[in-house]
Order: sequence, then structure tokens, then C-alpha cells
Amino acid sequence: MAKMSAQDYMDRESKYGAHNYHPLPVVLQRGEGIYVWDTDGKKYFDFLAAYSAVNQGHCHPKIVNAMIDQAKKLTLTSRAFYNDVLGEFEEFVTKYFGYDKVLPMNTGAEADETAIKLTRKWAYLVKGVPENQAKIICCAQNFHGRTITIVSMSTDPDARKDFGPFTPGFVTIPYNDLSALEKELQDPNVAGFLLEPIQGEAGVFVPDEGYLKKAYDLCKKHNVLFIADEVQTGIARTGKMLACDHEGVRPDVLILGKAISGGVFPVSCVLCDDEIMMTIKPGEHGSTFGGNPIAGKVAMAALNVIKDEKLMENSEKMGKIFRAEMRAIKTDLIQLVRGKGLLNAVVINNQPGKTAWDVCIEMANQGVLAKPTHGNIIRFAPPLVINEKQMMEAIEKIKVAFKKFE
Ligand code: IF1
Repeated sequence: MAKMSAQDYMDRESKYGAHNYHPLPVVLQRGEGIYVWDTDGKKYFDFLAAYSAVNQGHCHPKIVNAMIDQAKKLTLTSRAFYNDVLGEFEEFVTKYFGYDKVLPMNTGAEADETAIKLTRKWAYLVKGVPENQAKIICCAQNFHGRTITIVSMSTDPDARKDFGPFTPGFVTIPYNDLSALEKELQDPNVAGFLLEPIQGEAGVFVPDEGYLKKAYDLCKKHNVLFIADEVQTGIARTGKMLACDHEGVRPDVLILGKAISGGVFPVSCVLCDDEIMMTIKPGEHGSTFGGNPIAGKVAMAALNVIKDEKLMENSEKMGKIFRAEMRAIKTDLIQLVRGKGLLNAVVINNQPGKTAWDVCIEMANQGVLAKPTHGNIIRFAPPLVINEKQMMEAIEKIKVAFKKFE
């Protein structure tokens, strides 16, 4: 068979796959650390890192080997039986993050759903909210995944249109608005406040300093659970283990996904203390794959890499360099640079032929992959293993791409 061109690969996906994505025209075949290679052998800096799932770098040998070793022994038992890895993972991850218990799932959306179910159970069994009256406060411009219940919280028309009817029980307030939160907290049926400590999909929207702490304190005052979706911001992405750590906030319910496995395998989980976790009884929630032995081994290896390779410190340091260098670029095209650690965004002054999409295409030509969001925002989130020399090399390429639009 003749060698397939990049166009052949793209055409095949387009012909046989659902059109629920609009990817950049790059066909990737291999990854190692901060780099990926396309089917023509061209090398790129990966500045998306699979939406912050690949924080430890592509195909990290310690994580991949943990998967291979376990895959040869036992892959899945379901939760109908015990297995010899799950307890080890549960002890490891609860001690790592400092919670009584963990509930393992697979995707971020499932972990968010789990957190919602736990919050409602807690509302009825502990707080004493009347049956079916529990409310959860969520934020405008949130992103928590794609299930019907989760898009019921969304304010993005693309995420919602023609997917109704929606799940009731959510109250939406503006993000970064403490008085709106305080107002809604007056309702005694409010059970939880769910938020991203930095809004990812919204375009890396960083709230005012002190917002998380004050929001947490308000929740405590009203006996409401503070639920942090750290699926994207967690696991050292923003320069601390959790984005909530920047303000010394310990969420009552912590949602993790993506980089908890280094992007090697779908692993997610919810962490909380017994008062909340023990409200769910056998048979009331679960998943065929949740807590499988491969996931446990992979997640432990991935979390060890974060500490062993000091990726929190590196994320903090490289992020400062990235933002300073981007802010120093002299171009009308850049409106704003924002972010924390290695979760950053550049807001583009879109003009005809000079949009965030056009910039991303040109960056890909130069060998840097990033993806536009909301038309005029480019997210920059490389694997956290990037070193200073590599960062400066990538920034040079990004500068060359921006220069093309002068
Ligand atoms: C897609 C964005 C990133 C998340 C938070 C839960 C989930 C996500 C805070 C669900 C997922 C993804 C999914 C991905 C695009 C992506 C994304 F642009 F939409 F916002 F990362 F920036 N909570 N985020 O960010 O996790 O079920 O996907 O495992 O294509 O939908 P999941």
C-alpha cells in the first residue's frame, strides 16, 4: 500500500468519524517529552499537552512501564471483586492529597458527576435539605465536561443547543463575583459551590487574588461544600500541586482527572472526607472501569513523577519566563497575556487574515502546536518537563510566527 499523506489521514477521519471536532491540520504519530512528530516526521513543541493531561511529558517511561507491567498481569476485575492494586492506589492518593477517602472514576466528566452526586447525598443525609430541593451554585463560562447534567450548568450555547431538556438544580452566578455568591448562599437549600479555580475553557481566566479563599470562607459560613474542579488546573499545572494551594484553600470536594495519569490512561477521581464520602452506599454509584488496576499503577507512577522531577517548581519558573517574553513581543496582534504557572493564554486582536486560528497555523508551520479557543484566545500549556533552553527555543519560534503578521 502506498504511504498515506497527512491529507489521507485527515480525509479518513472526516469520512468515518463524527464531526464533533475541528482539529488543526496536523497528523501526529509519535511523542516524547515536550515533543510530538507528525506522519511526515516533522517535529513540534507541544504547547497544548492534550489540554493539560500530559503534564509529565509524552510517553514518560516510568508511567508507560507501570502500565505495561500491570497490563501483563491484570487489567480489569470490575468492582465486583477486590484487586491487589486498588487499595494501594487509594492509600497513596488520599495521603498524597490529604483526604480521608477517594472515589475513582475514569474521565473528568464522570468525576464531576460523582462530585455532584456526593454533594446532593450530603445535602439530604447530613445538611438536612428537603428531598429533591438541593441546589448547586456554578459559574458562568464554566467547563466541567460534556454529559447532559454537566452541560445543564453550561452557559456556552455550543455546548447546550438542542441537547435539552436539562438537569435542574443548578444556580449560575458570574465567576469572580463574591457578592453574587453571598447572595445565593442565603438559600438554605444550597448544598455546594462548584468552580474551576482558574477557568480553563473560558480562556484561562484567573480570578482576583483572594477570591478562592473568600469564596471558601463564605461557603463555610453557610454550611455549603466548596467543590473544586481541578481536572485541568491540578497536578502542578499552575505552579502548585493544586491551583487552590495558591490561596491555602483545601476544597471540601476535590475533582481530579487528566494529568493524574500523565495522559497515559483515562483516570479521574473525587477526594473528600468521610462525612461526605460515606453518604454513598454500596450499589449507589460506580463504573466498570473505575479503580481498575492499570489506572491505579499508572496514576501512582504519574504522581510520583510530579514530585520526583519537581514539576511544580519548574511550572512556576517556566511560566514566569513565558509570560514575560510574550509580553515583551512588540505587536498590535497581542491584546493580553495571562495565566499562572504553565497554564497561559494570549488574547489576540483578531483582524481579517490575522486571527488566533491563523496564528496557530503559522506557529504549527514554525514547529509549535497550540489551539485557539473562543475565536481569539490561544492557550499555551506545554508539558511541565520543559526546560529553560527549550522554552526559549519555542518562544523564538512563536515570535517568528507573530512577526509574519506584521
Ligand atoms: C474536549 C476545554 C480544556 C475540564 C475541567 C472537567 C473536564 C474538563 C475543568 C472534563 C475537560 C477538556 C475536554 C476537551 C477540551 C478540554 C478543555 F477546552 F474544553 F476547556 F482542557 F481546556 N473539568 N476539558 O477542563 O474532562 O471528561 O474530558 O475527561 O475536547 O471536550 P473529560
